[in-house]
Amino acid sequence: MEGPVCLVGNGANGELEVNPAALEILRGVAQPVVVVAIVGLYRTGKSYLMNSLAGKQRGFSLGATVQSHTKGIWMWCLPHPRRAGHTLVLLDTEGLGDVEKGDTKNDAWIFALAVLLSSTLVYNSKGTIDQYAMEQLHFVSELTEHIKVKAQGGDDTEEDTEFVRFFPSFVWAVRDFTLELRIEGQLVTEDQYLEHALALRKGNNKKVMEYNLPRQCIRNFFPTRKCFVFVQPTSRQEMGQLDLLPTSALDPQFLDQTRRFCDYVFQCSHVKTVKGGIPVNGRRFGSLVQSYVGTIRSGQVPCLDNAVTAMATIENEAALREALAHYAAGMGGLRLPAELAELSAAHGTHEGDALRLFMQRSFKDEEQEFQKQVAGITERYADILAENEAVSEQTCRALLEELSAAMQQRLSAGLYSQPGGYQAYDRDQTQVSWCLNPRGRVRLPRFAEEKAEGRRQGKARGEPGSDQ
Ligand SMILES: Nc1nc2c(ncn2[C@@H]2O[C@H](COP(=O)(O)OP(=O)(O)OP(=O)(O)O)[C@@H](O)[C@H]2O)c(=O)[nH]1
Ligand SMILES: [Mg+2]
Repeated sequence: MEGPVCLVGNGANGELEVNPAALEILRGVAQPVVVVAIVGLYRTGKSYLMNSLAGKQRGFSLGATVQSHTKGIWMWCLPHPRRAGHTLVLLDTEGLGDVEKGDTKNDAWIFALAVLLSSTLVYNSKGTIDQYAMEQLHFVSELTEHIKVKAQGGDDTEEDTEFVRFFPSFVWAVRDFTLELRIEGQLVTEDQYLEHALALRKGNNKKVMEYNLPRQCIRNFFPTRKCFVFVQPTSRQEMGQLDLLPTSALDPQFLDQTRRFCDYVFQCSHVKTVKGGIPVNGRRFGSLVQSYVGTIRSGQVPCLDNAVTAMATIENEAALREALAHYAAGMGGLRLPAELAELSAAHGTHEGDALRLFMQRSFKDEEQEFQKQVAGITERYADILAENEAVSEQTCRALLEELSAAMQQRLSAGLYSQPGGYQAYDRDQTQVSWCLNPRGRVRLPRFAEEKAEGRRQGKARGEPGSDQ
């Protein structure tokens, strides 16, 4: 893919809508996808960091002003730099907390979609992991209001652990980090820094509970956590044109931190899977997006169960269409009339291939509802046999008429009554049987019967040659 495209945008009335062009791109991606999404406050360098993951200086568009830039969710599909046969899907999202927008509902859905769609979620913030950065993550504590796991009966009983199994791994990227990684005099790693920031306070008064809530939610929802800190990439004056600067103009420490971040993301991000451990490829990813956005638009809460069922239905229908089309194309290549043995062998081969194709693509066809429909091939074969019979009969009749007319002419000319006439008749009659196009011989027994009948009638009328 040349560059990023909008995957989910805001329509004229502010509703989320999926871009059909992005779906078209995803339909062409048969490889399993590793999906990395970035979320965080607006104007914090998210798009810039995603371009680093793409290995490109430019791609996701950056804004140099204080106004929020990225709108909706943008997608960039690239060959995975470390895993052959896999596609890396980068999702850049609209910055959260834009005061001009004043619509936190949209923010909450963007955040929920990023969680639902990604296998690795990067949370981007600036400065330090302080109470403010933590509070901005209130979307995490509200996730249970925006995502359901089970289709029915799960509303009140759903535990955090239910969510966790389907959630992405979590990476906190702290930008413009100026502090020393030291806690109580001890040098610490970035991960220890994050864990320290997520430590819970003892007590259960309101203040402690408010302090603990976002931390508790992050700990529960994202058991796999990682932290990377980044220094400011360059001087403040040059920051506005960061995407135009050569690498040599960037702080080597920033470059090193970015390289380590990219290495981790490439190495540790898994193929996106959905409930049941089903791996997602580009096509399936497209139906997931459609299904989640459709649910949000209808005013409901996206449900993991329903999304998988919807995705399976779309995939199984497509698998069935593909299998039947493969069979039809294979059998359509035969010239009718054909020998029964030829038809039967072709049917066996194409039916086997069609079933294999279906099995490769279908999934979660629990009642084998779709697989049973592949058996519709048997009916199609019966139609082909009937068609073959009809074409065969037509061919034989036309041929018979033609040869009979020739014999009739000879008969009228008395050619069969003169000396040697019987031999001539015998030869012509053998020709009737054997000069048939070999493909026309399907109905030969009937043809021979008709010939015999014709001869009997001829004999009754005392015609020459009809005594045979
Ligand atoms: N201080 C600082 N600025 C950065 C950094 N990375 C990028 N920028 C600059 O910050 C501005 C915004 O960068 P973007 O990548 O567009 O930020 P964003 O988070 O995608 O912004 P929205 O799409 O509006 O949410 C641009 O001028 C970038 O050049 C960084 O690490 N530190
Ligand atoms: Mg952006």
